[in-house]
Order: sequence, then C-alpha cells, then structure tokens
Amino acid sequence: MNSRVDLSNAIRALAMDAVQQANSGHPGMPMGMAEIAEALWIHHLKHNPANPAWMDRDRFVLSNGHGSMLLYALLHLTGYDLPMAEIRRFRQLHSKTPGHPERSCAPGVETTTGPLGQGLANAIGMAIAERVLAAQFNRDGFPIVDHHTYVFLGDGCLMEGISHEACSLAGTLGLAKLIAIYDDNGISIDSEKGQIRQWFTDDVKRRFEAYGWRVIAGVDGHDVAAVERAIRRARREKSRPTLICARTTIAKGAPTKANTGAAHGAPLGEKEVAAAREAIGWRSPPFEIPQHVYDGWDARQRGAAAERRWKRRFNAYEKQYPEAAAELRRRMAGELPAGWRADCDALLAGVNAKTEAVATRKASQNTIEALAPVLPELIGGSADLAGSNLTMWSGSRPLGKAGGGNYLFFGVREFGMAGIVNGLALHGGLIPYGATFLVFSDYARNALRVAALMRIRAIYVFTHDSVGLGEDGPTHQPIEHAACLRLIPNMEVWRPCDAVEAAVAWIAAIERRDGPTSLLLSRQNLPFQKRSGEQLAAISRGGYVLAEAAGAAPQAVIIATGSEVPLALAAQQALAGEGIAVRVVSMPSTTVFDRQDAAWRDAVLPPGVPRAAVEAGVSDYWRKYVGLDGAVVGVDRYGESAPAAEVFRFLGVTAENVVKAVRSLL
Ligand SMILES: Cc1ncc(C[n+]2csc(CCOP(=O)(O)OP(=O)(O)O)c2C)c(N)n1
Repeated sequence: MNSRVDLSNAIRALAMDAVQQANSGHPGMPMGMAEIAEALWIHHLKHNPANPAWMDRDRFVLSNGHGSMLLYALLHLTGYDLPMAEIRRFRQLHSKTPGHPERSCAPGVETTTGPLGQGLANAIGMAIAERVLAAQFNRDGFPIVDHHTYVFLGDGCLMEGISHEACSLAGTLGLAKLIAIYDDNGISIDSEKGQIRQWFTDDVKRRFEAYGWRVIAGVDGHDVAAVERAIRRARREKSRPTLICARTTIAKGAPTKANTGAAHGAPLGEKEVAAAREAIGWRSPPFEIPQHVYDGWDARQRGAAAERRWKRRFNAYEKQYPEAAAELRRRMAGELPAGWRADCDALLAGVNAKTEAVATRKASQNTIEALAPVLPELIGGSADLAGSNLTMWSGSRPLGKAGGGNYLFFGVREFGMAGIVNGLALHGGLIPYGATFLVFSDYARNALRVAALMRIRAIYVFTHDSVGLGEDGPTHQPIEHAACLRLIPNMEVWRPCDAVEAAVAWIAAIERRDGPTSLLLSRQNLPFQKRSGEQLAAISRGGYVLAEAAGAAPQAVIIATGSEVPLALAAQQALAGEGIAVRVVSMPSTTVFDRQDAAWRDAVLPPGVPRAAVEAGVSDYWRKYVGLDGAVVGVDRYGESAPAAEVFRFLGVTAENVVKAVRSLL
C-alpha cells in the first residue's frame, strides 16, 4: 500500500462513510479537496491540537462549509479531541459534528460556515485582526503575533456577492498573511442539470488580480507537492493576499460519480462507496483508520513543539515588556480593563450631569470618544457613512495598506463589513463595531444572524433609525427593521431615547461576552430625560418606569422607545390634564427586558393594567407587550420624503394619537 496516498484517502473514506451512515451530507468536496487539505495541514498549518485556543495559531476557515466532513476528518486525524464516535454521529442530534461546522461544536472549529461566502469574509476579518494586533504588540525581535489565515472556498463562495465586497477590501488593505485556496471543480448543485459554465464564467484569476491579490493559478489540486509549493510561495508574499486556484475533481475516487453534480450533496450509495474503496485502494472497514495513517497525520508533537517555541519567545517578551504581555493576555481572554467599571460610572455621571439634548447617534459618538481611550481593543468603522453614523473619534487611526490602526473604512459593503466584523470578533483581542443606516441592516442581515448563532461580541451601529430621518424618504426609512432584528435569537437590540440610555447601551454591548448587539440610533436630536439614581440603574434592565403616574395608581401604561419616548411623556401630561393617570415606561431594549425576572417585568408592566405602545415602526411586534386588547401607535406602511416633523405628523406618530390610543383602552 502506498502510505502517502493513504493520507488523503483517509479523508475520502471518512467523508463517504460518514455521509453514507448519516444518509445525508456532502461527500464530493472533501473527496475533491483531500490532497489540498493534506498539503496545508501536514506541511504548513501552525496549530496545536492539544490547545485549540493557542493565540498565535494559524486560523483555518472552511468557507465552503457544506464540506464539513473535511474539517471533522482533519481535526480527528491530526489529534484534536474529536473521537471517531463523533465522526460516526455525523449530523446527529447534539453530536460535535453537525451538518455544517458550528463554532465551538468541536475544538478547532474557528467559525460557523455554510452560508456561502461568509467564511471568506470572516477569514479577512481574522487576517485584519492579526495585522492590527501585530502592530500593537510586536516588538523588535519579538514577533509574538505572527500567524497566517487560511481559507478554503468553492465556486459557491465566489458567486456570492459578499466575496466581491470582502475580497475587494482585502486587496485594498494588502492582507499579505491571508491565503485562500479555491476548489475549482467546475461543479455546483445545479450541475446535476448541466455544467457550471452555464452560470459561472468569471475569469477568477483576473478578477482577483484586479482586486490587487496575488493569484497562483493552474495548480493541480490533486498533486500534494504542487499545492504545498504554491502555499510556500504564498507564505513568502509580503504585500498582497494570495488566491491559489486549484483544479480538482469533485468526489475524486468515486468511479461513476466523480466530476458530477450528483456527488455534491448526497450519499454516494453503498455500491458506489464500495467501488470507490476498490478504486482508491482503501482496504479498511468504515470508521477504521490504520495506525500508519494516524501516525502520518498526527500533529500533536509538532504542534506542542511549535507552541513551546512560541511560549519561550513570549516568556522572553514578557520579561522585557511585562505590561504589553499582560495586556495581550487580557485582551485575548476577552476581559475588560481594570478600572473599566469606574470609567463607565464616571462616563454615565458626566452624561447625566450634562443634560444635553443630542441625537443618539451623536451620543453614541460621545460614548465612543469617552470609552475608546481606555479600551484599546475597540476597532470599528462604517460602510462609507462615517459622517452620518458618527463612528469616528479623535483617536481614530484608519487601517491602510500596511501597519495597524483602529478604524476601518469599509466602503459601501454592508454585508462584507458584517462578515469582517464577525471575523475580527472571532480572532480575539479586539472588540469590533461596524456601522450603516438601519435600513441597510438588511444588506448585512445573514451575517448578523450568524453572529448571533455564534454568540460573538460584535457590535453593529445602525443610525437613522426611523422615518424620523426625514427627507431621504421611504427607501431610507426603516419600518420593519427594529422588529426584524429583535426577532433574531441571541441578538441584543437597543433603541435608546437620550444620551444617557445611549451610553448605557454601548456599555452593555461592550460588556456582553456571549452575543452581538445592534444599537439603533436617531438622526434627529432627542431631549434629555431626568432620572433618579434608581432609574439610572434601571436602564440596564431594558425597560423601566421613566415617569410614574402622578397622584394615583396608573390606569394605563404607555411603553415607548427611542425618539417616541417624548411623545409618550407629552401624552402622559395631556392625559393627566383630563384626570387620567398614566405611567410611561421607557423600553430601550426589549431583548434585555424579556430576560428580567417576572417580578421586575410585572413591576414595570403591572398585569391587568391596560397598555399602549408607541414606536415609529411596525406595530405587530408590540402586540406581545400590549396584548390584543392593547393599542399601538406605529407605522405599518412605507414612509414619505419630507422634513421629519411633517413625516411624523402625516403618519400619525404623534402625542395626540397616543392620547387617543390610551383613551380607547379605558
Ligand atoms: C448563501 C448560500 N446559498 C445557497 C447555499 C446552498 N448551497 C450549498 S453548497 C451550494 C453549491 C456550492 O457549489 P460549490 O461551492 O462549487 O461546491 P461544490 O459543489 O464544489 O462542493 C449551494 C448552492 C448555501 N449553503 N449558502
């Protein structure tokens, strides 16, 4: 038996057997990329299976995540804690081997992939993170942050628009330590019906060269030595990201299904699997790997030695630069700086004392300005709306073609931005934010969803949060967006009503370690709200009594968010004049409020007291708070192009209508 060939064939066997056993999955890609995986994982990848969290490991992203069995096979074979029992349970409930790789499902899975193209954007974020951290922490003779980011991708990733957004920016930024390997097999799903060239004829080489990438084209993806050489050349590159285009045959080794769409996403079938075994000379039964193959793959010794070498370097660095070393440790652990709480308290006290009426987007910028100097891990940017989103602060240093920085001009690339922000968060050591108009959160939406699925600390700043943006009109006026974001499980959403709530929202987003946050901010100025100390503390509960009914128990409760809180307060006053006692609840974060205990929720929204809600967005969402018998003043149509005050009046988002709504309840 040729033991060399057995290494890649082990991947083929595991992929076809696991897919066959699960009776679902994608055998074709792992069988087609087996030699490429061998070339990278055995000859180049710097990793330690015993410590998947080693901070200076190379990052590996499988952007064509449907080929998950490739990753699981690699993790198993190289010695990660992913036993064969888990490979046997591929795609079964609560296994560590779900259909598509999910971050943290198994040690060594860096990010959740499957939605094509996003892994590529994540990898670009990781490569940016490496460069930023290297610039901040490396010292002469001490390259302690010094790793590559590798990403596998297929035709699907390249057809997705996000690949254009993200790769265009990666070229502009000159991310030399990013190495992408393209599985150029001429097959995607509809290839069952015809060849891919009916729907994908890009000249990929010239496309990426036009982005400013280095392209190593025409590599035989089944020639381990050729791929190994291409990766070696790519690693020497100093100023550009590299794309290696590797010609492969999907499901290579399967006698009748290789090079067909049929092998993309379905079990090969018992007969074909048996024939493939025969064809590739694989004699072992399913889920058995000969010892010499395990020995060939085992990366534990090499990995431990690599990490030891790095640790020696880090220890020497720590001796010379104890503060920097401690800071890097802190940041990679995701901990906030000592004194953080005191800084936040001082900030809140200052904002509260200032009593300033500002747009919450401006309040957000003021918060960034106050916190960024004590939070060097904060890195962010906007999708070409820096002046509108107000995401820059006095210490913003834009990232360019070389070196570090803490500000990203993402360009007009919302989806790419969100995928990159996710990659920055996944890398560790940074707390990233990305910004655009709320209405364009849709462009980024699937990356927001994946961030929530992964539970990563990514912060999205969405300004111009309602029809209150005015003259730009219905194309730019979000209607359903706040509700849509709140419906994403694990997504925290804040829509603050003034500078104080905006600061609390930012602090909560930064302190949240297990999920992303969307901050919905107004274009227009909003009045400052006076609060007691108790009320100040209650903001972080997501919903609280901002203005109690005067003189009597409340006959009704008005719930409001953001720019509609002043309308609720005006309605409260008007109703008081009629002898109707009403409580106003400010609900900057429904998602946070929903997690409070019943005692808090009932204290804020007393059961049995009628409720009205006011928010310049779809009314349906508020039914869960006001009930079918409650009233909602909302916007269930597209907006209008006119000055903000006129639009509010025209759409009926007014204090008078809130008054009417409350009256209708009594
Ligand atoms: C955003 C997105 N759209 C659609 C799909 C469904 N899908 C999974 S794989 C695939 C085709 C991918 O083709 P290619 O990258 O060439 O993979 P190969 O057939 O070579 O394995 C599609 C459409 C998906 N996973 N993500």
